[in-house]
Amino acid sequence: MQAGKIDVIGDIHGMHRTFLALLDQLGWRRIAGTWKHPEGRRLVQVGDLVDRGPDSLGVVETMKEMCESGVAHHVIGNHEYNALAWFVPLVPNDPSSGYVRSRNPGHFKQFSTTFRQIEENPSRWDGLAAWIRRQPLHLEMHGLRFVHAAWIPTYVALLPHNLDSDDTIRRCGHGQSYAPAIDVCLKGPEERSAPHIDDHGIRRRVRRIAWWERYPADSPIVCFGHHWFRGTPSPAPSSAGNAYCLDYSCGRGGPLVAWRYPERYFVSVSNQDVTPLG
Ligand SMILES: [Mn+2]
Repeated sequence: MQAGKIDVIGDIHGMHRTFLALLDQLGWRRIAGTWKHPEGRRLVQVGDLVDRGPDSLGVVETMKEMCESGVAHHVIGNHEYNALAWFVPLVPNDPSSGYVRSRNPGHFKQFSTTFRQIEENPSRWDGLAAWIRRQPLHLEMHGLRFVHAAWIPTYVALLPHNLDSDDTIRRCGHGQSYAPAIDVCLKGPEERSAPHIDDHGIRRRVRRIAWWERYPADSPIVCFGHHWFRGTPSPAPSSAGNAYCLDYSCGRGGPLVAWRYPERYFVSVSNQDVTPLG
């Protein structure tokens, strides 16, 4: 049945040329501003459109256009959440109270490429942010599950429907009611560890957990991103091969990867925006 054909795409991180190259490779076509695939496929992108690469807003625009063509879905990643929360004051209408995403140097560094584009054209961002706010934080479609970092049912059930209001975003902030679900599903479950410097040069006292290794064998296929996989795309090492990570480190020069369902094969393009990883 044609309705069940899906292309799933991982973290894009501002790599707009790479995104367009992958869409072309997959056979997607844009005609008069409308996207479609000759086989009637649908597309799901599992979050992290922005930050790191040269054209975050361009990526969001293309994703929005695909969704508005009625053929695609975007599931919010931690970088989209962080971008929205950057502009939401802790106390309504009181910027002196600070912001839900605290504006410290580390957070700014992560957001800087996107922030520069927003500063150049704030109204361009306003339209895109309004659209991002209406997108889901998890999705189930044609018997597949989609989430940015981790599908752990008790936490998925606690996620807000979307980030449509400032109040909802405030409730996602540190210590607030939605925070545990946002932390687990959008950033991934973590456990305490000895202090160490992570792959991004950030000092941490916690370590990410490979939750897919414990993903139940009888659960639906789950597609996710966020975890900076490397090497040849293949199913995540779960017990039943029913977990697929689509993040192959595009955000630092890796390829952009898609997984096709029901055919079950990967398609990837090398990075066209920054120096590819060796
Ligand atoms: Mn992420």
